[in-house]
Parts: sequence; C-alpha cells; structure tokens
Amino acid sequence: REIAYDPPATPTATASLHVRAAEVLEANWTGGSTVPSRNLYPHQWSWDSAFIAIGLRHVSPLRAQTELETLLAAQWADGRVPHIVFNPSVPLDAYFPSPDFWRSSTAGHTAGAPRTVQTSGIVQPPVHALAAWLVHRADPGLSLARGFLARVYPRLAAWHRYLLHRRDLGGGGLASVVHPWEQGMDNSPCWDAPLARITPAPPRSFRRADLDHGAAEDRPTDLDYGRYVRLAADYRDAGYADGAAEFAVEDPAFNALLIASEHALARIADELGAPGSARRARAERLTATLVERLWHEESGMFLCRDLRGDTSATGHGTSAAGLVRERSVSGLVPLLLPGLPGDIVAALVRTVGGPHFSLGDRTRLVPSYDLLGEAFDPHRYWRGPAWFNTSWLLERGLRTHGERERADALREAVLDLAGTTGFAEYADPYTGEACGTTGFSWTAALALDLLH
Ligand code: 9WN
Repeated sequence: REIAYDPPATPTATASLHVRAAEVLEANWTGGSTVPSRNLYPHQWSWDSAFIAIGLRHVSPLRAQTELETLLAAQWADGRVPHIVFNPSVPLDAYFPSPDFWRSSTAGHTAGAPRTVQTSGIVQPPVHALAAWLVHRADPGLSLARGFLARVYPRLAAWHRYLLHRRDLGGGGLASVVHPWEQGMDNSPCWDAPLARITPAPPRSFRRADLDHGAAEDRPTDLDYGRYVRLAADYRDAGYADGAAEFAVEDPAFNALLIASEHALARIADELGAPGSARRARAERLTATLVERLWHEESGMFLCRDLRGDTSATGHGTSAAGLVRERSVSGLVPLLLPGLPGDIVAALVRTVGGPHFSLGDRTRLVPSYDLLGEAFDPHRYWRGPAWFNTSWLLERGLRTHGERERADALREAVLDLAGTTGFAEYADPYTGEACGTTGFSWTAALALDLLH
C-alpha cells in the first residue's frame, strides 16, 4: 500500500536525467565556479557561467550565486567582464591562449584589469544580469540574506555601460564585438568575410591545446586560429583600448542578450527599491534599434552588420549596407525579446521552421547555421551543429510569444538529446550524434532548467 506522504512518483527517466545533470555540474565545480569542461576548457568562461548559474540555481542557489560573484570579481575597472578567468592551479599549456598570452595585469593596466587574478581581455555575450535575476528568484530569502542583488547590481550596471558606450563602435546604439570569440560562436560563417581581411599569425607562432582533446574536424581550422591569434594580439598590444578595431561586428544574439539582460536589470533595480523604469524604456529603445539596424526582411531574420565591410555596393538600399548575407542561429535569438513587433515574431517563427533551419521537420534542435548555406558542415563547431544553449534560448523565445507546441517539442528534444549524448558540447543537427566534448556544463545546466 502507498504511504500517503510519499512524494508523487517522478518518471524514472526524468529523475535520472536530473541526477546525471547535477553530477556533471558537481564534477565540473572547482570551489568558486564551474569549468565548461574538465579537459577542453579548464578555466571559468563568462557566458558559460551565466548559463551554468541558470541551471545550478535548481540544485544549489548558493553555488549559483557564487558562480556569478566569482566571475564579477574579475571585472575590469572600465566595466568589461573578461571572457575567461584563469585558474592559477591549471598548467599553462592546458589551454591556449593562456594567461601569458593575454598578460591582463600589465597589458590591461590602463583599462583597469584586476591585479589579483589573470583574465583574458575580450568579452562574451552579456547573459549575466538575466542569470542574476533568475538565480535570485530561485531563493529570494538566501539572496536577501547574502545581499546578493545589492552586490552584483553595480557591477552589472557598469558592464552594460561599458558595452553601450565603449563598444558602440558603429555609433548607432548597438554594441560591437571585436573578436569572433567575443560573440561565442567562434567559427560561424558570419565571420568569414570580416576575418578574410585579417592577416593570420604564422602557424608555428602558437600551439593549439584544443586539438589534444577535440577532433580536428569538429574544431575551427588552423587558418581560423591564425586570425584569432592575430586579432587578440593586436588588441592586447593596443592596451585593450576600444575604437581602432580591425574586426567590428554588430551581432543580433549578442545585442538581444544585452537587451534581455537590461530588462532583467530593470527588475533587479525595482527589487532594490530603485525604480527600473528608465532601464525598461532603454531596453525598449534598444529593441527598436536592433530591428532598425539588423533586421533583414528578405531573409526573415536578423543578420550581422560588418562595420569594416564595404557599405557602398549593396543594391538593397542603405539600410542593408554592411549586412552579412549568412543565416546563423544568432539571427533567431532576438525571438527572446518580449517587445519584438508581432510581424517580426511571426517571420522568425516561419524561418525557424522553414528550409534553412527546418526545426520540427528535419531537425529536432536548432542548427547553428543555415542547412542550405554553402559553408554548412554538420560537425564543425558553429558551422552547422546544434548547440544546447541556443536551443534553450529559442525555446524561451517560442514560449514567450505563445508558441507552446513548438516550445514543448524543442524542450523535449533538448532533454532527450542532452541525456542520450552524455551532455555533449554540440550535436549533429540531423542525427543527434554527439560532437565535441561530453560532460559539458551548460548542456547539463540548461537541461536542468528545462526540467523545472
Ligand atoms: C574560446 C567555453 C567556450 C564557449 C564558446 C565556445 C568555445 C572557446 C574555444 O568554448 O570557445 O572562447 O577555445 O573554442 O565557442 O562559446 O564559451 O565553453
């Protein structure tokens, strides 16, 4: 006979997925933060930590708060949040580029790099205020007792200020990325044209540690790496000063995440008794600017704007000047925004299910790049494979706009494939076969989030 106070039965598959995901996060926890992967990425990464905190809040709100606090403690005085915070106990040759490449405390001196920790000098997408808000909501009592929001708010505000002022390289109100690693989708075909103008660093001037752990055909090419190294070294040699960037791109996902985080910051301000209305209004204005600068009607999605590209010969009117004609999942991420005009929402939903991404038809998770694009490759990193963070963002977007059935199907697919791939870094968009590394933190974290 059943005992009345037994908890309702949880389907075993769901329960075990929860346990396995929590185990991945536990195994990757280093005491103050979580590594994306023990072998491939043995330090703290910026946007990974934000996604990780969003999942970790369901297991340990304290660890989730700590994750974000550790990252923000490495913030530079100019407001930038570095894309990597290095763990001093990890050998230098475990990851490239290592701290001796970035030399943050000396080369970043003028920009205000911290002296006690070593970091990179570039940034990653600003998912942090959104994460902080969600982490707070998971346990408001603990958050209040620890003064969590009050401590992170000024840092998050300075971070957004940096992006909206120092990084408004196009002068139109959006933030630019100055390196493909900043946008987070390292070898996306969107960067092929802007990167082609960069002279690669000589192949023998650096050693790729990623190839010790990942299959070469799943990773960016040596030529890509040569250009990544050149761009980062030039930025470092200019003291990490913004303005003279050889590579400057306005990216839809990066800016949409900034806007979503600005909405979250408004809620945090409200919670702290400082009305968030001005921030909310700014988020709405930024949404309009995003549409104005990056929406491309003909493609039915947002595109990247290459600020250093040829803006004269487009044949599509001035508003299309500088837009990169490649369809990346990045251009679908703005679906996350609540204030998006209805016709744009409808067009994005059509595009997600249409031939270029085929969600719900030929793919179960959203591919990172156009299935029909010339550069499509189902295994090579951000040139086709499906990633779990972008599917999570799309799931949130579909649900925000009342697309319940599509959101439910995507949620099921994330949970199913996270489990069957062993929490893979990414997957073949057609077969669901695991690619990259396994035991990947944000895959586990975002699966956990969707279980709740
Ligand atoms: C460079 C950590 C990071 C992710 C990025 C992903 C990959 C790094 C690399 O790993 O980039 O930052 O060495 O390839 O592209 O999105 O944050 O998981």
